[in-house]
Amino acid sequence: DKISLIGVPMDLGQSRRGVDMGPSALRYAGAIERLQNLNFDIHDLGDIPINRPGVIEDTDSKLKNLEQVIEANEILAKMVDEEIKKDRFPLILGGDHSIAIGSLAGISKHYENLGVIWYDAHGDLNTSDTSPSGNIHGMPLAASLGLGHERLTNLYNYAPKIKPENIVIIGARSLDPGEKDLIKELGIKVYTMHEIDRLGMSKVLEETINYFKEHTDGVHLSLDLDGLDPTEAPGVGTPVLGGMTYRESHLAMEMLAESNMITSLEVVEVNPILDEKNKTATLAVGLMGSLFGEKLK
Ligand code: DIR
Ligand code: MN
Ligand code: MN
Ligand code: MN
Repeated sequence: DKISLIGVPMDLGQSRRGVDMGPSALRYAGAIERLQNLNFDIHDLGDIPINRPGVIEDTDSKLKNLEQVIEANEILAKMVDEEIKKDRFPLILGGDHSIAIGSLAGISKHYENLGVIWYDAHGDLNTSDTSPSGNIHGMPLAASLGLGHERLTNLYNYAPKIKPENIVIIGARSLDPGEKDLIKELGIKVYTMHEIDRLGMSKVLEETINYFKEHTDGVHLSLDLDGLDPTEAPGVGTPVLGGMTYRESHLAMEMLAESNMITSLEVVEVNPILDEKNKTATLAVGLMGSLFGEKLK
């Protein structure tokens, strides 16, 4: 199997510097070697250049660093699109979660019904109107649904990228009021920590996999490391207590590996500056190992 790795050192979608070092941290933790050991043919396409603004806006403007975020996402969308055309699996290493706008833009045009698993403490369903922060990393799922600022929704010149019924959010425990409204209004499937506690991760994944089997022709996994508990993944910009454990997360990845349904992956929000000895990137690389079938070989 063939994988194309694309690094996106983006930190302008949120306000804590350092997440731009995510791709380096993940490479240092052995991302490429881990997958090569599983006999994948990996092409590392390097990192996308991010245009640094002279002054990183610290205002409460509605969409912080909009131009730089759009510029990088346009490049990412095109690269991802090209790799899928070559029949290669896109593996995107962030960077903050604003890069999902570009990933999904490049991926979704290849599918009728792209499924999306959003593994995250957050819903990332804010728009410029509902966002409490103005940080674009809190908006990519809404933007991909066609909601919010036109420059984000129409990135790569089509909209929407995904349908509400093709989304499953796993691990949510910090949702803003506008996000909760949207989840209700659109009937988006969400497994909050409450449901994960009650059902167990095994059941959650079983339901998710069965659901996608009926509805989708490809599934993108968007893996935000803050979905895990901060005791296990401290190197993230917006940690939220009470997250998914190491074992729950490996089980989820292993079950997805068995299902053979994941067609693209992005790993985001790893911030080595906030980390303890690259623990979070190391954890992320382990999860990649499980997702790509370590247990099955
Ligand atoms: C918050 C935080 N909901 C926002 N979002 C985060 O700024 O919109 N997403 N951290 O990963
Ligand atoms: Mn090759
Ligand atoms: Mn996120
Ligand atoms: Mn998050």
